[in-house]
Amino acid sequence: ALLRDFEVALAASSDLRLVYQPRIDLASGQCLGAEALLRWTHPTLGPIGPSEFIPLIERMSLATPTTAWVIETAVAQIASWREAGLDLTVSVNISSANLHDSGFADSVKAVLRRHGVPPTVIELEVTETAIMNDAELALTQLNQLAEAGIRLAIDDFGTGYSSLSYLQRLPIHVVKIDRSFIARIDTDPRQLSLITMMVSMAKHLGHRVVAEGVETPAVLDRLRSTGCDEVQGYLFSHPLPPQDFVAWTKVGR
Ligand code: G
Ligand code: G
Ligand code: MN
Ligand code: NA
Repeated sequence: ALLRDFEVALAASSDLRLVYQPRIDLASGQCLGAEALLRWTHPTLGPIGPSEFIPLIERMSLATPTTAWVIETAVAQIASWREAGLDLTVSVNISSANLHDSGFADSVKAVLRRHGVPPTVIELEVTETAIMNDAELALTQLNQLAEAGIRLAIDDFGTGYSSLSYLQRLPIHVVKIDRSFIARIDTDPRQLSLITMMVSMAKHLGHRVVAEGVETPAVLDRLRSTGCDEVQGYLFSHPLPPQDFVAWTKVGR
């Protein structure tokens, strides 16, 4: 029933929205963009979190229309921000099934063309697990996306069952270190050395590194010594509706 309700919401493009969590350049403190996150308000049950409905969607092959809605909405938002003079990069989360869809890269390119925005303003976040699901199929899509100039990020890095050997084979630009590694770096020195090594390895391969789930000033302070490029987390802001996000970027910090 929940799935049927989601299909209705998707078809009508109602009760769905994206919220935007700021991503901050660690060195300059500037907000360069945001991660877009999907929110669904069920007509009778109220807000339902993506950790509840995304797995459902993925099991029931709704990943294609869902990701299409997310990318269309995010790119339209980027285009309208650009018209208002705001140059912001937005990352969106995609599903494993998208990488098994032979038309996926072309469909993303078509959305960018239709809205007249350069490919570099959008970044696609994909987990290690989603890639390893069928690495050869996934690589075909990832290569096409990267060749078109679309940025790719490995999300939840460190939680998957692979890591090193394929990290250099993937056409990715960004590594997002999972928040489970970040939380204790201020109290656990081993955790700090682990992160320092992960950052150094990713930077060595030429990737930009983002630390997710930064919740305290102490954690932020420790991250400065690791060489990490960008930070994201509740310390800066929760995910915000578009207008609030823009207001947030304009407040001098
Ligand atoms: O936004 P929140 O922290 O509740 O997200 C929970 C999980 O749902 C995270 O793993 C996040 O990546 C995922 N998620 C959020 N929005 C989207 C989306 O638009 N598409 C996909 N595939 N996953 C999403
Ligand atoms: O898997 P992914 O990294 O896409 O998950 C993003 C999820 O993490 C979103 O649901 C977002 O609400 C949540 N999130 C963002 N910042 C923080 C944070 O500082 N702490 C915690 N616990 N969750 C966060
Ligand atoms: Mn993400
Ligand atoms: Na993550």
